[in-house]
Amino acid sequence: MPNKHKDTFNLQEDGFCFLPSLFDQSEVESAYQGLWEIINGKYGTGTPPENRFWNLGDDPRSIIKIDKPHICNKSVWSLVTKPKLGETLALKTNAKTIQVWHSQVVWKPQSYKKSGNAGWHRDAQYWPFWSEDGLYTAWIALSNVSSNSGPVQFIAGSNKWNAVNGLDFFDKNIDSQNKVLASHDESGQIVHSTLKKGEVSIHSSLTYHSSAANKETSPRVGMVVHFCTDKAKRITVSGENADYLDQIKDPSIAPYIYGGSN
Ligand SMILES: O=C(O)CCC(=O)C(=O)O
Ligand SMILES: [Fe+2]
Repeated sequence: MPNKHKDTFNLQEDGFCFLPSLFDQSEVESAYQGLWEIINGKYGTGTPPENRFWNLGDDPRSIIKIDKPHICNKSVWSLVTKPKLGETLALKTNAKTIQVWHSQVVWKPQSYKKSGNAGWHRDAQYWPFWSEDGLYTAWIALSNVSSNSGPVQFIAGSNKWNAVNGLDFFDKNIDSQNKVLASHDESGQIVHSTLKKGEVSIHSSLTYHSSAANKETSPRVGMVVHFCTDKAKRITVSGENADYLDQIKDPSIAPYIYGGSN
């Protein structure tokens, strides 16, 4: 099959799609600044993030992942709760409600060797407490993202694959993961999510994706918005994650951005 053009990817069929810019440049700039403050430990709202995988003093060339930055800063909150984002996500997912239940900043400075790699994974593998239906991720570009800057890369059609064991976001060895993928009995076109500032991609929680080195000098910045629709169902789990989703009842953590109310 010939490779498809970027604009023709379909969320249901391919597992991802691309949206035009939904944000003004001023909204993008303010959120970028807000994330930089969060990275530097300044939380404008007074609320710290849920989790930091990078701390001040750590290698500045590493990929910086911080969970739930939207609760720490007003501009980041405004970005992810913009009504136009909610409407567009509802349209693309055929949903009655859109709720932001989790988020991350993935800020990737110019990489050194494997420092910027995020391994192949599907988001659902980290979410045992959610059904597979109705779970998606919107990735908002807060910098221009070229093929050279370590964009997210998706495997077209992998949302319909059986699970591939041995893949993980935190495993920086993408070459060895590529061997695992090569021995899997399903395959698909790898598509770079190149985006201009303010543009957005959406992927299903089952779509395999990764990102490699940023070979440019400026950071590649993504605000990652994990959202659920009315089709999502909570699954009862035991152990450390048993109560994790209780927070979706709190509108100051998990706001509806289209329809619904907490
Ligand atoms: O930004 C990246 O490089 C990884 C993002 C990711 O895993 C996601 O959006 O689900
Ligand atoms: Fe992901």
